[in-house]
Order: sequence, then structure tokens, then C-alpha cells
Amino acid sequence: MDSNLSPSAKRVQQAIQERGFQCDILELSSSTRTAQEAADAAGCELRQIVKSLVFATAHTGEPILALVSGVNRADENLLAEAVGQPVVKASGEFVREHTGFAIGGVPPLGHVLPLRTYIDLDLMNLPVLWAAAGTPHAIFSVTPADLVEMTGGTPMKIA
Ligand code: 5CA
Repeated sequence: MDSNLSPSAKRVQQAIQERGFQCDILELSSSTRTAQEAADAAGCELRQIVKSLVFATAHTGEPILALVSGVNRADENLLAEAVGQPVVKASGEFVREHTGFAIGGVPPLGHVLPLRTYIDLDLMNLPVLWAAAGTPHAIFSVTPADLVEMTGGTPMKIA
């Protein structure tokens, strides 16, 4: 384990390792807060960035995680169909409470409790992806297949 990582990035590294994967987390001085900044920092295309977007179910207030390509917008109607009730974009406070991370660094796994997760199909045919690793300065690369396995997410048309 890289002991120079910040505590939030370490939690992500731990979660990745607990699922039997080995990913190197890059903690950078440059910002990776937005998808475009993350793409610039990784030297990849915007579509290879995994946005980890949190929604709340309208009736039951359950957190839902949508992993969406950097070039796409999550379609709340498609998400609602999958979930079985309407969903609304979560507030920063809700995101922090249910993931343990602040907006701009929310990772696809390693949350307070595992979140029901859906994965944008457009991510699935790319060779490699980059996702946030717990802070607005940390990212890691992962293949689509490994992302599915480590998050337990369902690949689906959600954008
Ligand atoms: N680190 C980058 C690239 S991986 C990142 O986290 N990008 S992101 O797109 O997944 O996270 C930023 C997202 O947080 C935005 O797309 C937006 O959906 C959400 N967001 C930004 N500000 C707020 C806010 N005030 N309340 C709720 N959600 C917000």
C-alpha cells in the first residue's frame, strides 16, 4: 500500500485490494475535480473518465450510484425505470453521508455502505477507464470488466 496517499485515497485503495484487484492510485498536484480536469491529468479522452454520480430514490431516499462516461449525462428517466421509482440528483450533503466522500472525489467503490450501482454502457467498449479515487486530486485506471466486478454494478443504458 502506498503510505503517501491521503486517508480518503487510501480507503479507496483498500476497497480495491479487498476485492482482489491491484490498481495504482495517482495522487496529483493538479486538480481532477471535474471530468475534463481528470482527463487532462490522466492524458486520456474525456469519454474514458468515469463520473460517479449519486442519485436518491424519490420515495425511499435510497442512494443510487450511476457510473457515467465523461462525455455523457445520466438520464434520470432510464435510471428511474431501472430502479422502479423516480430518482433525483443528490445534494452534496447526501453524497457525503452515503458515500463518505465529498463531491469531486467520489469514487466508484469504497463507500460507507455498498451502493446499488449502474454502469453506462458507453464505458464498456473502451480499453481502459479512469475514475476518481476519493479526493479531487486522485484517480486510478481500471478496465471496464474490472470496474463491473469491483463495484458489482449493472451495465445498462443509463445515458
Ligand atoms: N473527479 C471527477 C472526475 S472522476 C469527478 O468526480 N467528476 S464527477 O462528474 O463524477 O463529479 C462531479 C459531479 O458532482 C458533477 O457532475 C455533478 O453531478 C455533481 N455535483 C457538483 N456539484 C454538486 C452539488 N452542489 N450538489 C450535488 N451534486 C453536485
